Amino acid sequence: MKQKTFEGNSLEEALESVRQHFGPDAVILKTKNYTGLQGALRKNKFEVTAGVYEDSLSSHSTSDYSEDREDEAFFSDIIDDQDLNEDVEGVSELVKEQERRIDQLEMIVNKLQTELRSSIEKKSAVYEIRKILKSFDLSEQVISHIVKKANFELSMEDLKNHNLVYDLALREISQMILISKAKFFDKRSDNSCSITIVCSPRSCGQTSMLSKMAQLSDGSQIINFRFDEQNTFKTKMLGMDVESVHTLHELVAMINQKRKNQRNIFIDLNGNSYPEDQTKKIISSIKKNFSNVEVLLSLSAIHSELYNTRIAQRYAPIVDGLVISHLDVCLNLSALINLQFNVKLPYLFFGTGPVIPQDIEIASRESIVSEIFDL
Ligand SMILES: Nc1nc2c(ncn2[C@@H]2O[C@H](COP(=O)(O)OP(=O)(O)O)[C@@H](O)[C@H]2O)c(=O)[nH]1
Ligand SMILES: [Mg+2]
Repeated sequence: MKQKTFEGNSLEEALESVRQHFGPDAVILKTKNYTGLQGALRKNKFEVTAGVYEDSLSSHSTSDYSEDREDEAFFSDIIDDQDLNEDVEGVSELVKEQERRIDQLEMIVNKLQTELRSSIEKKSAVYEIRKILKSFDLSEQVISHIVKKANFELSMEDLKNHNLVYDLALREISQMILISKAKFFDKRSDNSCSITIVCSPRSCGQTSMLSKMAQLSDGSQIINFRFDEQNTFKTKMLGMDVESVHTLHELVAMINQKRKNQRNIFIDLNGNSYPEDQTKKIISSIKKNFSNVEVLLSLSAIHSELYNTRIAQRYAPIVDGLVISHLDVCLNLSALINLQFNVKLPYLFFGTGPVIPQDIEIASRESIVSEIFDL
C-alpha cells in the first residue's frame, strides 16, 4: 500500500487533495486537527493520511488519474454528452441511407444486365429473321416492317423459333398484298356496261393483257385509242369488236355508241403514242362523263422494280389498280410486294404468258405468297 499525508485549511480541502491524488479507492488512515498554538503556527490546520492499494493505484495512478480528470474536463467543454449522442445517431442514419442507395444501385445494375442480355439475344434472333427475309429478295422497307411486327408481337423465346417467325412473316406479307375484283365482273341490275381503261407510258404487254381481260367478259368491245390517224382500223379479234379512235371527242362518241349494246367496253390507251398529260386528260374526262369506269395501270414484271415503282407512284392519283404482265418470265415475285409497300394500289390480273386469251391469272394473295415462299 502506498501512503501519503495531505494538508488543508479545512478537512474538506485535505480530503479533496486525497481524492485528487489517489482517486476514489483511497483509504483514510489518519486525520489530525492542529488547534491552539500548534494550529496558529501552521499554514494548514488539518492533516489527512491516506493510502491506496497497489492494484487500485495501477489503474488510477496518482498523476494519471488527475490528468484523466483534467482531459475529461477539457473534452467535456468541447463535446457535451448530448452532442455526442446526436452525432452518433446522425452517422448511423447516413450509413443506413448509403446502404439503401447501394441496394438500389445493385437492383439497377441487375436490371440493366438482364436487359442487355435479352437485347443481345433479341438482336441475334432479329438478325436471323432479316437474313431469311433477305433471301426472298424483299426490300429493306418490307423487312423492317415485318421485323418491327415480330419484335412487338413475339416473346424472346418465340423470336428464336423459326417456324413462328416464318408464320408471322407469311401473315404480314399476305396482309400487305392488296387485291381488288374487276368491275367488269359485276352484274348490274340495270344491265349497264362497265368501262375498263388500261393505260401505261410505254410498251409492257398492255394490248395482250387488255385482250385477255376482255375475253373474260362475254361480247366485250375493245376501243384502241391511238394518236396517229394512219392506223385506223375496225376488226374482230377472238369474236370481239376492236375499233380505233384518235381524239378524245371520237373516243367519247364511240363509248356512247357502244354503251347501247350493254356489253362491257375495254379501252386500250396506248401511252406510247402521245404525251403523258394527255392520258390524264382523257381519263378524267371519261370518268366525268360515264359511270362504272375503272382505270388500270399496266406494268410489266420484266421492267425494273424501281421503274415500276416510279411509274405507279406517278399514276396512282388517276388509276384504281394494277395489272402486271410477263410474270412467267419474272424470277422474283417479291418485287410485287415491294412495289405495293410503296404504292397502295391493288392488283387485279397477272399476265402469265404471251398466249391470248389463256395466259392470264386473276390476282390472289395465295398465289403470290405461295410463289414467293415456294409453298
Ligand atoms: N411471256 C410473256 N409475253 C407476253 C406477255 N404479255 C405480252 N407478251 C408479249 O409481249 C410482247 C408485247 O406485247 P403487247 O401486248 O403488244 O404489248 P404493248 O406494246 O404494251 O401493247 C408481245 O410479243 C406479247 O406476246 C406475258 O405475260 N408473258
Ligand atoms: Mg399495245
